[in-house]
Amino acid sequence: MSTTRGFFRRRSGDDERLPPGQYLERGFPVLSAGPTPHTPLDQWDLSITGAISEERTWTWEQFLALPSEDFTVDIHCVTTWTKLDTEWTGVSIDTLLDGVELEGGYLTALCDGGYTTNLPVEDVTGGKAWVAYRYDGDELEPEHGGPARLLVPHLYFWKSAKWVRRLIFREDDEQGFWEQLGYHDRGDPWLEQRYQGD
Ligand SMILES: Nc1nc2c(c(=O)[nH]1)N[C@H]1C(S)=C(S)[C@@H](COP(=O)(O)O)O[C@H]1N2
Ligand SMILES: [Mo]
Repeated sequence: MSTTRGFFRRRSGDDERLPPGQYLERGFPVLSAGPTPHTPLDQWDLSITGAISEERTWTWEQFLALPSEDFTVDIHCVTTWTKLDTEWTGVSIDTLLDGVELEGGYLTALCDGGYTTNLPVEDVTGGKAWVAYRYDGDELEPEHGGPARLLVPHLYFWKSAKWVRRLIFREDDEQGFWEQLGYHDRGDPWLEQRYQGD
């Protein structure tokens, strides 16, 4: 079998992992709608609030003591880059919701700095989403959402809210920052749900 130099740049199968309209990115671009917040860890906490049977808050220490998972996922930004096999450590949303009854089908992720994004509950439960605090073997850098960010890799990356502090559960879907500006309420990259109406 003959091969070319270019053949080695991609492993076979990578193309099938690219959603429509996406290209393969090797770097890790930073996309932030505002300045990077630097909340001291002793002032940081994470809460689940709203339409749930019991609101909960974790300090940084309590959050780190929760059972965590290492996971490797592909991420897809709506600006058309896709990065394969990114390695993270985080706490599954299922773990945060363990023993809590949900009273609504949607949530808003609220971040330091005020960024918000909306999601259906089904997209963050069942092992599909985490609050991640380590990336590629290191603490998550502030530019990429440290100390902790939401990671919902099966949806466009704007749903993966950096510097997340609160998950607000709701009965009705309420649009977040990019969604109010015309981006899709769900954002499935395989269905190319970039804008409202896609
Ligand atoms: N708090 C917050 N989270 C955010 C954003 C933001 O501006 N603020 N940008 C979103 C967008 S559009 C993308 S593509 C990813 C970028 O994450 P990165 O900078 O780690 O690549 O974060 C998402 N989460
Ligand atoms: Mo994005």
